[in-house]
Amino acid sequence: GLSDDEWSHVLGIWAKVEPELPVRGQEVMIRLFQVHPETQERFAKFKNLKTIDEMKSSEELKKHGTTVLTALGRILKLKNNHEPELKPLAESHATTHKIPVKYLEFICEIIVKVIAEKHPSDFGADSQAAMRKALELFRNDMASKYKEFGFQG
Ligand code: HE5
Repeated sequence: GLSDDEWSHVLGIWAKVEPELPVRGQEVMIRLFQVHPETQERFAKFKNLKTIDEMKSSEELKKHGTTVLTALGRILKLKNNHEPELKPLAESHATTHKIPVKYLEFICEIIVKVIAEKHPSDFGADSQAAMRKALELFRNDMASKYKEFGFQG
């Protein structure tokens, strides 16, 4: 797990990101689709968006980015006690959406990069390391829940 100090780094930077979740969510989704185009194929609603301009114009994509980051923020705020919040997310991603753990890794890495670009002075090496650790915990727990739901991930 993370120490109290690590959690305070994680939640401190998250508090700065929170007021801008829609725009950061949009940036994360667009970057995910650009860097890992195979992830875009998983979205019936978004796979036909071809250019960055089309992606930027999609209110639905922005809304989904907000949904994703909101869900992640709720989990981070629960620190080590995220199981009740994580379980339904793991269930839908394992059984309905069938999202490999690798894709969770992709999006987590992009989230760290986007925050680092937008908040360089508030997201130093210690905060980045703490955030990476928190996201790793998230992914590991998603992966073990995936297995409980019979998805190898
Ligand atoms: O599962 C849900 O609620 C429990 C439905 C809404 C939702 C989806 C759907 C939420 C809250 C999340 N995702 C959250 C989330 C947090 C992690 C970091 N997701 Zn999610 N997703 C949904 C991720 C990571 C992640 C990576 C990838 C490639 N996710 C996806 C894909 C994905 C898909 C295909 C869907 C369902 C389609 C959809 O809602 O399209 C608008």
